[in-house]
Amino acid sequence: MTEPLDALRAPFESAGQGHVFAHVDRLGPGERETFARELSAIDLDLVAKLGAKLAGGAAAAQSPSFEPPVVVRAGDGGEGQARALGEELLAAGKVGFVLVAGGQGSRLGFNGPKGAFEVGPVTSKTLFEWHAARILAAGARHGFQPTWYIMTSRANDAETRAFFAGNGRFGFPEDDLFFFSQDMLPALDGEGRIVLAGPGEVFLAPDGHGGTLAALHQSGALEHMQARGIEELSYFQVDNPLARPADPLFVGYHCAQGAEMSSKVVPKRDAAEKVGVLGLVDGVLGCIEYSDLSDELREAKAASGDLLFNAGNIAAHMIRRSFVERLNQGGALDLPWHIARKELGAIDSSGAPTKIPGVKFETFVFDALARAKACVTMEVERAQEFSPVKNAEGSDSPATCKADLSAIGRAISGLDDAVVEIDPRVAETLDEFNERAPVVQRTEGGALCAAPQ
Ligand code: UD2
Repeated sequence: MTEPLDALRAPFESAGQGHVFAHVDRLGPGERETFARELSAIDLDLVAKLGAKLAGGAAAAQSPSFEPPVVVRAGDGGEGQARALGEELLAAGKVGFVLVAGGQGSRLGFNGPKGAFEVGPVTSKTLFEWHAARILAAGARHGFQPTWYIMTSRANDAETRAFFAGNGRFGFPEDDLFFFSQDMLPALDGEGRIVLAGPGEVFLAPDGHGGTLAALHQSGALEHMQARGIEELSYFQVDNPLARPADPLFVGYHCAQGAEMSSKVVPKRDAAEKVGVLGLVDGVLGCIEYSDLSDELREAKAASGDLLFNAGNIAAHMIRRSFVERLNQGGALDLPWHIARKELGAIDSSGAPTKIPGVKFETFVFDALARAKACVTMEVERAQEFSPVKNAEGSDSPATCKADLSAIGRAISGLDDAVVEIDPRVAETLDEFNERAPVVQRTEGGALCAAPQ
């Protein structure tokens, strides 16, 4: 009988990827089976398309026009009505929560799912726990039972699930958590050849957060939402514990304007800040990633002296479920592929470990904005909603994030301790704090208002 691995030789060889079999002689039977499974999951047509994109280099520089987007804020006309609509939709359970946690957190240098990283200013509360607390707090405030969809990648799925299980699912009933995994793609070398991470292992990398939109479909999450009457998805990133996924005003503006995909932005800290910028690309709303923004556009100033392109993407979106369904109609979702050049841990032709310059391919969720029938861009306050943990030190690090959480804790409680941590289930506003009059515990690390057990 032909071994599964042998049966794969012909298609890989004719796709110019026969080198992946170079070291299979040294694999044991179990390893051969695992490798065969890995290879058979690879879409060789897509690999060929990506290789061709690589060979083609950057598309001819035909610069599109770029203009600042129309932005709404709290205080704009219609705020009261929008907020009331958002509250109504939340209370009716029409909003589901989608956390993207499939990334690798390599810049932070943390080994494990990024959500397991501790960011409590006083306690060891992890990113996952902050998000869980905010969603549960919203459920209690608006009177609904939240459902939380968590996207992992194959590289961290088992660990993420185990982390939730080992921590009492942070108070979520098992039925209200839905884990799903995004796709992984092979990394390529400069010649478009699949990179081997080991003699029987392809170098696979997550397909970018744009992969969320396909994974929601493939995993059955969209059907699960439909069965629960969830019509709108609140999408947010694992690295930002200030994210407010159940924001009635944002839900309300998005729905009142019949938008299919909406985004929160903050004014950029400075021209160099590494956030994408929302704007009209040839008249259509989109987001230009920081690495793709020309120096000229990055530094351009408005008449006010502020940055002209100042709508910094904080990666918090409202997305209509029917829009994601439409994007998935007719097979593969066709978002543009972005190229990330990285040094990769690989093996050389003798099978010895080495580092090579390689390429990972990703799609970005914000590229779906261009396909949406209507979009709302809402500006929010950075201090209230955006303090991601990206780097081990310096800006956007654990230290800055803890300081920002503490500043929010001080504002909510009116306490003037240097370090204050308030669980979102205890209070998220000064009014709630005063009304609930929680016990303040003073510990060595600072003042703490913990969640009720
Ligand atoms: C992202 C945005 C940037 C800005 C910033 C805000 C991109 C390309 N850039 O920058 O415009 O909005 O965030 O914080 O998005 N993730 C997955 N699967 C993947 C890749 C990423 O789930 O394959 C998740 C990851 O777990 C994290 C989020 O997406 O929650 C952001 O990923 P990142 O750290 O690669 O994005 P970053 O900081 O370059």
